[in-house]
Amino acid sequence: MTTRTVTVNRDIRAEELAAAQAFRERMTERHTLVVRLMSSPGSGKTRLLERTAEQLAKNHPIAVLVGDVETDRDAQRLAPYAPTQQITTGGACHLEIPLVERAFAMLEPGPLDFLFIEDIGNLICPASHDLGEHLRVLLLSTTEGDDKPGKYPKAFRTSNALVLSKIDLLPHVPFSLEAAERDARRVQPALRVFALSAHSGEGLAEWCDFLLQEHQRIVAPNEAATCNITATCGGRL
Ligand SMILES: Nc1nc2c(ncn2[C@@H]2O[C@H](COP(=O)(O)OP(=O)(O)O)[C@@H](O)[C@H]2O)c(=O)[nH]1
Ligand SMILES: [Mg+2]
Repeated sequence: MTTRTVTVNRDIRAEELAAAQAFRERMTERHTLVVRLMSSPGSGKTRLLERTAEQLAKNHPIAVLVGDVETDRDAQRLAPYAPTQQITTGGACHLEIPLVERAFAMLEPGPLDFLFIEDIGNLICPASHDLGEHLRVLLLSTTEGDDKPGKYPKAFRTSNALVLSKIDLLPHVPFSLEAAERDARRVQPALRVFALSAHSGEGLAEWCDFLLQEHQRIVAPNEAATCNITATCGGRL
């Protein structure tokens, strides 16, 4: 068998990171905070976006890009709340920045305070890809077990905030909020942690306040002229 060595003189990874940083800077200039949600399938990303949009969209223009392997079911769910563009990967386990750029262009939104990106349900591959977000938020639901942070450390290490979701189910499942938070902080001590239920509404106000504060801190007109990747993303990839 003959072998052939192909030399690729392009650093694809560097190109991806540069494109993501350029997208982030563009959004910062537009004063749009990009918030990305990552989690396992079924943790409650879409439900949380529905409830968040109900709260925020009254006073703050928002839009959503939502990734799935197949179907536009999540876009259909979110469309009543905000302009939404479905990204369907046809099998790929994560989104990449060119898909986000294309979907954003298709949406052609006017001025936005928030752009939410719901990533493909998966705790592994998405963690390695920068989508140009300012905030990376990981959801862990009470039905998944409180031992997951240590098992999927990269997803937790690269996130800015952790949402412990479905706390209305705590009386019925063996899940300790304290144990989950402790395990998550072992891999990322700086995580902001929220516990909420998108069903009962408990904890939603704190979550929305956090988003508004982060909007003010990161992209508010008077403060953020540039986006600093080390401040918002910590060179975490
Ligand atoms: N009990 C309960 N169920 C929830 C909550 N949030 C979402 N769900 C349910 O969990 C399932 C998956 O939610 P979904 O938003 O589609 O999760 P995604 O796959 O992460 O987008 C749906 O049946 C939701 O109604 C919650 O706070 N409490
Ligand atoms: Mg979803």
